[in-house]
Amino acid sequence: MNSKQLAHNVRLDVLEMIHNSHASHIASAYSVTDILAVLYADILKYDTKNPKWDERDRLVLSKGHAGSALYATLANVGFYSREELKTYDLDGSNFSGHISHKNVAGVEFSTGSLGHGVCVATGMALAAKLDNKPYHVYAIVGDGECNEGSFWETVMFANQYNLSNFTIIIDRNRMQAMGDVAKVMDTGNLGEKIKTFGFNVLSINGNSHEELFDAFQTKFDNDKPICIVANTIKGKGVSFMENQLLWHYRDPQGEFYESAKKELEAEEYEK
Ligand SMILES: Cc1ncc(C[n+]2csc(CCOP(=O)(O)OP(=O)(O)O)c2C)c(N)n1
Repeated sequence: MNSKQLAHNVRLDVLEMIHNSHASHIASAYSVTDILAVLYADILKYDTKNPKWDERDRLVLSKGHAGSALYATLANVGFYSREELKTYDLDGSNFSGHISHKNVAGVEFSTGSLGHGVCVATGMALAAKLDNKPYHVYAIVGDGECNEGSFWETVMFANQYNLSNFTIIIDRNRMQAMGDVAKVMDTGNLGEKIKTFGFNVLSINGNSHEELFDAFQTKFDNDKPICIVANTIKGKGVSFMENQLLWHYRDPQGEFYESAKKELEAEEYEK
């Protein structure tokens, strides 16, 4: 399945999951869907039959509140059946609202408390270097999450230990839970700041599969870690959710569910 078809399927699955469970964070999931789709369709090395394959690339979704998008991506690439997604965020399910690796194949680490997943991912990258393993580690953070002090500690750490096998992707939709990032705690020019810590930094349209693909393929002739500032749209794919803070928490019911479904189903994409 190509990345565009994957993103299309994931957005529809996420709608059903969040509608069914009355969960939150649909706009956060839609913001990161294209990033996940390109990674799982074209970039990451993994084996769905052997999820713990030692040489697999690792992805940590540090913005764990968008876990519905990762669960749906993993189902669509074959780690488990899409049928299982129906239990998402319901009592007794393994598919908790914030991402959990317990009993879920393909999830590397449980997250939800912002600012922590990215630190664990840095440790994974250091472990690969120490063990001479060829895998690459990716961590996806939100731009609101970059308010966390631990985020900046990990940026220092990755540079100090020359973790060229480590990529931070910032899902920069410029919004967080309660308002615009610029108003709550302005991160300013994130890319420039991270560059001063020693990273190789790219800034791209994070909803463009072509730009994402090119960014992930870029080779650097130094031993520094990489940061991709992926400029995204919160709620991407459903017109009335795009850039609307309300949809950080609101769940799609009634006419909202019906019209989101109609719009997503009508999306034209390359097969
Ligand atoms: C340590 C911590 N503080 C607060 C929260 C509550 N919270 C959940 S999502 C969110 C906003 C995150 O914004 P951002 O990182 O920009 O992600 P987005 O949803 O916009 O993609 C907050 C504050 C949390 N999960 N963890």
